[in-house]
Amino acid sequence: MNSQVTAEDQLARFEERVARGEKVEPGDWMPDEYRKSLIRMIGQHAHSEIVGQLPEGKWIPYAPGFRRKLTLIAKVQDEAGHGQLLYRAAETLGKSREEMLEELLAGKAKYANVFNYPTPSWADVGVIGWLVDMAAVVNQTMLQQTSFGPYARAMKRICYEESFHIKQGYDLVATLAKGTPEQKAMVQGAIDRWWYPTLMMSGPPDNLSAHTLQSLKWRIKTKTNEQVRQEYVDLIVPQIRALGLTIPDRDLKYDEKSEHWSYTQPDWEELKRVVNGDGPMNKERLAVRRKAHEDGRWVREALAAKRKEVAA
Ligand code: FAQ
Repeated sequence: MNSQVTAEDQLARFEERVARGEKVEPGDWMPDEYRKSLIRMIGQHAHSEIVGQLPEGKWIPYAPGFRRKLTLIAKVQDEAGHGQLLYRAAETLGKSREEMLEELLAGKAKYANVFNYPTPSWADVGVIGWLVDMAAVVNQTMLQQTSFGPYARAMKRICYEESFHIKQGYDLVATLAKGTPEQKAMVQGAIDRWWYPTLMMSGPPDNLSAHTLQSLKWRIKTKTNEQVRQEYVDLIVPQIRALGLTIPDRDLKYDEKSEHWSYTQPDWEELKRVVNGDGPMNKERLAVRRKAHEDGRWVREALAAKRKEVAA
């Protein structure tokens, strides 16, 4: 009886702390569901950064010119660094990086839907850097306020770098939009293909979102998926139009009263399919990750042997 009261007290104290805006640190008491939800979310986020290197990374050998190539290499390396940082943050909650990677390679873990689409043209690099990173930054700016300290701190560093990625993406898109008719058509094609997948990045609508209510209560998230998506739409629509490019949504319009752009919802069944392994590129993405993991096995084994030698 007493121990039950204690558990309730602990939960009440935890919820009061979180409601006051205090950060929860790894050694603090936290409900099991809070821990699980954060491991789930941070792990998926880390996987997204790691798999997210592949669609743009494919273009490194073909980048037109030295400066574009250097910038793209740096961006892709940044994403790898974000993955490392996030796996570390998730590890503080008690799940090892090895376990998380095993789940990813076994096809049991989710990662952002957008990375399961192909990148057939150079313009995709610009559109990913601009639109995908913009949608990511809007969400991650919200996550800087998350109640879990290590995640909030990781978000500050990551947002700083992703904001620079947006600039390189914009610069590439703007260059193509002002270029030859072929270049303009190429970049318009990329916007047409990426519009709906980037809308899906913020997650399903609130009435279909399994985790939002509990996450808001514990301040894991501080905005709903729809609030985040609306912020992204309001930011990006005027910028795309200012470049003379169009958005593949005939019903897109600015609502003077709400001061927001209203837009056509993406196909939420498509999101479900893609995040559950049945998108256009899921199999290829995982095959490349598995090969990279195998290729790196000798490094992990050498490090483990050295660690054993030092400890002996
Ligand atoms: N993709 O109940 P909710 C980046 C899953 S970083 C895949 O609404 P929640 C940088 C969701 O996990 C991009 N899965 O879930 C970069 C859940 O599955 P579960 C990644 C999705 O957690 C740029 C189920 O559906 N960012 O791009 C998606 O409250 C360029 C039900 O959904 C993050 O991960 C989706 N779009 O809200 C890198 C940020 N949407 O676990 C390289 C952290 C939903 O029940 C190149 N995560 N799901 O099996 C979040 O903010 C949240 O987890 C959401 C989903 C907003 C993704």
